[in-house]
Amino acid sequence: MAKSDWTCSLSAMHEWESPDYEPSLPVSEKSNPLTRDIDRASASSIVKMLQACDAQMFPEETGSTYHRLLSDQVVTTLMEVAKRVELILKDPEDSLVILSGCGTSGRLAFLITSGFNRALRQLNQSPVYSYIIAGGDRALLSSQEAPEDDPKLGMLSLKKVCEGKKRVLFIGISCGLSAPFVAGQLDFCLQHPEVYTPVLVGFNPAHQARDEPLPGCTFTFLSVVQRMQELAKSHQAFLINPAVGPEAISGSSRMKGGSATKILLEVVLSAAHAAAFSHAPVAYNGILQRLRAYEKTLDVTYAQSEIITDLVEAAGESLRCGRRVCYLGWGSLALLGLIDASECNPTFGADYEDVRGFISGGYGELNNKEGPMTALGPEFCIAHEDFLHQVLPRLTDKDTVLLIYTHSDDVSKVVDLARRVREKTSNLHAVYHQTEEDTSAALQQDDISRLCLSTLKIAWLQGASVSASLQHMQWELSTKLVLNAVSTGAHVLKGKIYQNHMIDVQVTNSKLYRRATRLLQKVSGRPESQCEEALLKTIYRVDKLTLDMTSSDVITHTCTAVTRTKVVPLALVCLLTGCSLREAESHLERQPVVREAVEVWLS
Ligand code: S6P
Repeated sequence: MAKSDWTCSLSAMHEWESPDYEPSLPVSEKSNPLTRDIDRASASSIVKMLQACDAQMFPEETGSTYHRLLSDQVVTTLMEVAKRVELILKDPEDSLVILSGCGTSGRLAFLITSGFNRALRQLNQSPVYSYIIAGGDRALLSSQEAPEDDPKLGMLSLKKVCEGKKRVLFIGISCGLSAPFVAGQLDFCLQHPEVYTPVLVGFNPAHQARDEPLPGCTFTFLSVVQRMQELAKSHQAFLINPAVGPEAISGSSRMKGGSATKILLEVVLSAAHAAAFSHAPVAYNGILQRLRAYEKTLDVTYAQSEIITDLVEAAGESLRCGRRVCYLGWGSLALLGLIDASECNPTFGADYEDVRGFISGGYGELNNKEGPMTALGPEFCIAHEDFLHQVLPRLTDKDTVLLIYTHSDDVSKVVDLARRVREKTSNLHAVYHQTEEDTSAALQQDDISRLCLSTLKIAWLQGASVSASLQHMQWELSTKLVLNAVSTGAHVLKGKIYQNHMIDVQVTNSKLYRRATRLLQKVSGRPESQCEEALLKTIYRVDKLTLDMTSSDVITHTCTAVTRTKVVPLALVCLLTGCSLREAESHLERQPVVREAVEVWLS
């Protein structure tokens, strides 16, 4: 990257690693020094900042106190876990590999298990992978934050999936080493070592795991991690927890946390598949080579920053004028669109119509456990036909539409859809992947490019060291990076971010409740108790709290907060001005751009 045109010095890249930098926060919750001013940045600077943040996943310089993706200890653990998967692949009877998580972590569990089960089916093998997502399949497409707080629910859903199994490799994903749902599952595995081998994937050092008491439990996430550390010495449990640096938007683990989850688990599973089915034993160098291929993905993707910037600008403009962004995708890339869109609600307080994903083939292609969910409401209508019926008739030039595909998809279908969209809006863009050698769809691609305002072509060299399946996973990661940049950048341009914090964050689980309180402290400079009080007043929509309210637990607060909007911005206005809740509401109505609103009151 041309670092000269943007002030990304080496020290800023590493500042977060200093023991004095926000010492009370785990890495996953720290604010990234690189993005301090992202709220005032142009689209082009936003993309550069995101690129620099992503580059922190693979630091050029080591010598840090943290384990990183390429650290010896991490690579060795990946090898060990891959060997466990290999054993199951070779003798799958009564065995399972389970990937489980909440929010984005659960969505990626779904994406990864779907891809590897597909690979098994192609080899005429029976599927061994299963996913669990807190809140069930509806959480694949919408924000379901509350089940994350329930360790018992985690444990019960694991038990249910594993009924009758004699050997289970359980991979719990919690980027912040914090989700009670996952802690409950890991605890259950530790209690039944004859069946379960637990693996934990996250992006904080073990001692930074969350130590908050869990309702009805004698353990915390931290105590579970400590028990796992003990067992890890004898390879009865595994911890994969490199640091990838703070997120570009503080705590937004859908970004680097999600990318690193995808990288690590795909490296493990693809190494295991190669060992089980292609006579390529799991080896240190093989793991390293795969990790390097993903590192390269970042470079290949961000080599297109100019066009990514165009997309961010277009999407930002649409959101700014109250219009929408649609991702129309094919295959697993479409799933990345669905995932990215679903995250905009909890992350930016967005409406489901603001950023929406659609997949060719709908639920048939998604192939989720619970089947079609269209009956749950319009936000669960995800097929291209749904787009054609519900959205297309209302599209204008102010809406941004992205076509997302690869040249291995049926490109003639992409041309057809592009033509139909083009009749309603000229604000149409293409994002596609192809190998350099593949010119089979060149003519159709010309048609698409003519219909589109911009075309983001990501061309890949078909290297001998990269298998076709690894290449497809690189395309997925690349798509994830582009879409994360588009949706994050667009919301930043809309004014949803203050410095690098999501100020309009939903307060719908205990992690978000704590984060909201901290944010109020940081911005207002008031003590914690005052901030929590202000937060509770906006949650319960009262100017005076009752004893009932103050004596309730955090779960009760967050259950009430589910029905509220603008909780944190309102609390902030009350704190800064001392005004009543009603006055704060009318302030915010007059100044809906949260960043500007906050600045007005701070000055
Ligand atoms: C984060 C996303 C959330 C998290 C979820 C699980 O950007 O909005 O849904 O994925 O809270 O977090 P964790 O730390 O357990 O993976």
